[in-house]
Amino acid sequence: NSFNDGGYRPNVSYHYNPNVSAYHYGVRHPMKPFRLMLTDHLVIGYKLHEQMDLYETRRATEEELLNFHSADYIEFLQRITPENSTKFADDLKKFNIGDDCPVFDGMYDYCQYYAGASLDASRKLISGMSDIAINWSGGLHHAKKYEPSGFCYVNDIVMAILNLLRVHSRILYIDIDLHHGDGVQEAFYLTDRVMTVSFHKYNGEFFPGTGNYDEVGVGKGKHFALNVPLQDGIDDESYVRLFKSVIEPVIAKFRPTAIIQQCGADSLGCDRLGCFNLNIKAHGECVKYVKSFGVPMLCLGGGGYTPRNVSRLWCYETSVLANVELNSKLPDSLPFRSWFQPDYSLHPNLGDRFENKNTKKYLDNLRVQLLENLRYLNQ
Ligand code: TV1
Ligand code: CA
Ligand code: ZN
Repeated sequence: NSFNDGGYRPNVSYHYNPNVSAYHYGVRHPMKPFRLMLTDHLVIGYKLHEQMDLYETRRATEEELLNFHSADYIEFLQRITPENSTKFADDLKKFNIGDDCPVFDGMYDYCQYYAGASLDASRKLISGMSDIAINWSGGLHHAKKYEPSGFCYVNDIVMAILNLLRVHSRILYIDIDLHHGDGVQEAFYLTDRVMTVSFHKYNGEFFPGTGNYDEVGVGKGKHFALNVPLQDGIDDESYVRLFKSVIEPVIAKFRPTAIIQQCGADSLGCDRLGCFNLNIKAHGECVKYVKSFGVPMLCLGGGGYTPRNVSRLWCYETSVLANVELNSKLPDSLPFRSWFQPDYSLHPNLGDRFENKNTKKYLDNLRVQLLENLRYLNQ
């Protein structure tokens, strides 16, 4: 446990390319890459960049994308544009292009940027230059080998894990996005070298429809996937308690040599697509808890559809990772400051929109089921 002893500051690197925030999925589409620019302004406004190594990231190469994705899918992503897409009608169907994953200008470049940043970040962990590496533009956990899904075109998480597997023996993936981390789970469902744990809303219908607690892995991978299905309205206290009571034994038993945390912000209260009641501090507490184990860590973004809250969350989590305490009053000089009205606070109250449908009985029962799965992990 090398860096939870108060004074010690881990070496933190922040990986970002401003170009990634300029892409548009479409005017009505909830995914707004613009939120990454707001996040970056907050990080710089609070002077957090002075506490980290900053890297302007490069684009992932075709070869790197091919480490996970199929050649015909990548070729399709390279070729398709809004102008020529009518000529590709068959391919659009074959590759699941539609409302969730539209063809937009520069789509392939966008993919290269966010994946390149996750690969750069994983490289800093491998070289030991960073203890913690951050890429808020990554975390697109639904993309599959052969097709896009749920706003995700290429799976930067899978690519970063494949990179880390070259030197790390056991990798833990933790996903606190509102949605099930199905693409990452599927990619490593058969292996005991990557353990995936996702917390998400689940009722069998909610996107992507998977992630019940009985999905635990197959073959060698059996018991190396863990799913925490939750109902609407979960609050700070029950979420953080459940998170810690699951992650503590997972880390003790699996003994990961590296951890990737996907920090999707749609699990916050008041998210445009969300249904939980989490506040920024509780979400951040989950990140702080993982960090306290002192294992090399890659922190990624993901969902998050209310940009003013996404950016506050990821700025706050950056400060948690860099071990810096922030004033909750936002800096006076801040581009786009009016986006944060009327409170101009880092910690607006997001916690009381939904009724908590997770009864004590439901959560206690779930915890027992999950801990039962972990009993098989003694390796
Ligand atoms: C265009 C315009 C697309 C308005 C999509 C919400 C839109 C959604 C839109 C939307 C929307 C989803 C489904 C239905 C699959 C479909 C980044 C056939 C108001 C990681 C992805 C959610 C979440 C996909 C991604 C979901 C992430 N919800 N308005 N689409 N079926 N898709 O339900 O995990 O956060 O909603
Ligand atoms: Ca999740
Ligand atoms: Zn999500």
